[in-house]
Amino acid sequence: STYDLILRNADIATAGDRYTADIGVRDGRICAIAQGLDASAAREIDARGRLVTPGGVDGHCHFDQPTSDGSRFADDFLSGTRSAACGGTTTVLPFAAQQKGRSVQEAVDDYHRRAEGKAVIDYAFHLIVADATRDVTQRELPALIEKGYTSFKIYMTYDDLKLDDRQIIEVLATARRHGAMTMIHAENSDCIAWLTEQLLDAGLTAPRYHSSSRPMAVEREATHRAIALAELVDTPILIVHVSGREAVEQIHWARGRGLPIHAETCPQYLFLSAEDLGIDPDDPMHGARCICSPPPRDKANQQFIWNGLSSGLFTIVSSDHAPFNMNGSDGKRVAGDDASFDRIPNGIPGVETRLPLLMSEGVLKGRIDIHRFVELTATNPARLYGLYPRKGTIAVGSDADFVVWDVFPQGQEKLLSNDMLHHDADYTPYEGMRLRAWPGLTVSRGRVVWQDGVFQAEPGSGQFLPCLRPRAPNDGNPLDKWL
Ligand code: DUC
Ligand code: ZN
Ligand code: ZN
Ligand code: ZN
Repeated sequence: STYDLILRNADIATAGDRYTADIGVRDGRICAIAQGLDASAAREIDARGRLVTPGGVDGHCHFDQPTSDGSRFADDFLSGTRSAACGGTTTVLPFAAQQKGRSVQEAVDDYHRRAEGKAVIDYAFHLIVADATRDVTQRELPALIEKGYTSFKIYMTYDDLKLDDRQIIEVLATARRHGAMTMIHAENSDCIAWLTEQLLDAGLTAPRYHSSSRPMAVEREATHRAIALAELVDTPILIVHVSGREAVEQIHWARGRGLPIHAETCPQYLFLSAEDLGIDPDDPMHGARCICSPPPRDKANQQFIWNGLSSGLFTIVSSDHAPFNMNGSDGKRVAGDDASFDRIPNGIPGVETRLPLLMSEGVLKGRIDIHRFVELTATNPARLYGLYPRKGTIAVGSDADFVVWDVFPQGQEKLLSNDMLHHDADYTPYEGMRLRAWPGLTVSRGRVVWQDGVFQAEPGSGQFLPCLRPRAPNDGNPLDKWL
């Protein structure tokens, strides 16, 4: 037969189009898109009447990342990518994190070992630059960009990761010169340290004070500073995990000045609030399940994030999947059952629920349209990180990565529970939410990896993706802008 797989009568939605057609797949790629494709295939699947979107690209997730506090991420590259696939994601971009005093290359080698033989969908790496020495910015990063590591993440907070402003500038200058993308975690580290000390001195140690230690002003100031540094160096950046109104306003302001500032948000800022960190009388640690940074805000802030999704302010929606178990001694309880908020690992699981929640609460409730959904969750992350058009769309020549959706009628929603999920985390912060949609079928590079509730893929069948440069290198003088 001419094709390995034909998906018939698909109601295809991409960032720009909507039409019904058959998709012919050979050797992991889309070879034909036609109405009434006159060919046979080893396997045919009828998708009549069902919505089909590009496989999700999760531009921000953490798998198997070493920690410094004795805790352990609940997901490695097998359980993490399995969970992604069952939730309709076919490409992930986790991090290879440099340690201070070590080279970036060591981190790259280490993470390849962690992913190989395990990942079940395709993956690329962002480089966390934690030690921006001259050797790193002048030699290592340019060489790594050549090899397909074309995005960096840098932190303005966390003692073992943070860079000072001068170091941030050096990384941005390297990104500019070589055409890479820089993601910035924008929170003011000194403000957090001072507030944390004040809270602990006052005996305010419960999980909910995590959000008091990182108020919106802390994120607003750092967002503004990141924008100013990017403007100074004259290069695009992406502000990651934007949590609420005041950071949104900074980005809106920057865009109005014509600055190329991209922004990411995550489901936790749409569906969780600071109240979720509140005290459960039976379990003081309960709130730890929703501790992440920046912290979830309130309902009014959630609405600002929704507005930013529909208006075009946000470029991408990622999960920031960073799973720690609630039970056991190597997760959220690593510092004990009554640990103060500052000793609880930061992060929540979400790689599997990202697309279904945004489809249910966004598209099916009319807050964003289907094209914007595809753009935010697949096309834009692929573009931003140099994977488009191989990833992020349904087109002839692209990888055969797509999702066929099950949509449940109103009144027949499914209740989300952790038993349905395929990560190794022992909870989901979204337990009990009503789902209007879930992927019925996920195809990754032509392989059916998830169908009607059954996951099937060989560990290690995912491939490493070297990324192209997101844009042209610019070796002009950034000073030109200021003279
Ligand atoms: N915040 C981060 O910056 N990274 C991982 C998880 C989190 O909450
Ligand atoms: Zn971050
Ligand atoms: Zn994060
Ligand atoms: Zn993160």
